[in-house]
Amino acid sequence: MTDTIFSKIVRREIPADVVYEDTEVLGFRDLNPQAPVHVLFIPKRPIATLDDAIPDDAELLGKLLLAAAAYARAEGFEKDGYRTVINTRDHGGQTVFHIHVHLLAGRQMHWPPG
Ligand code: IU
Repeated sequence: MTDTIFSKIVRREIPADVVYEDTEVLGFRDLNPQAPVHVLFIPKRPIATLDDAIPDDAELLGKLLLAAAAYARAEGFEKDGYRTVINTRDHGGQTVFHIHVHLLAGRQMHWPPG
């Protein structure tokens, strides 16, 4: 897949407000937050979209979700709850083609999403 701005963030070629990091996952604040807390969790090894994930990616995808949950717990967001979102391609509203989990917290979310 082609390099995206998120791979540049992983390589520290462009700055980001990193709030979570482990060997395989990076979490950083969204530049255009849609909630008081809006963090993106990405695998350091890029996968373009959820549709591009293959069975060998299962562990990495699980780690992405667990990283988001660990961060939410560490920040105390689990009490009131939070939302995790993966947008996929056009109709999903995906704009950056390096898979990412949005973690949104700090306000009441609504359903259905727009
Ligand atoms: P999406 O699910 O692909 O639409 O989400 C991409 C997000 O990446 C979106 O919320 C942007 O605000 C965010 N973002 C960012 O935080 N920093 C960037 O340099 C770019 C996009 I480009």
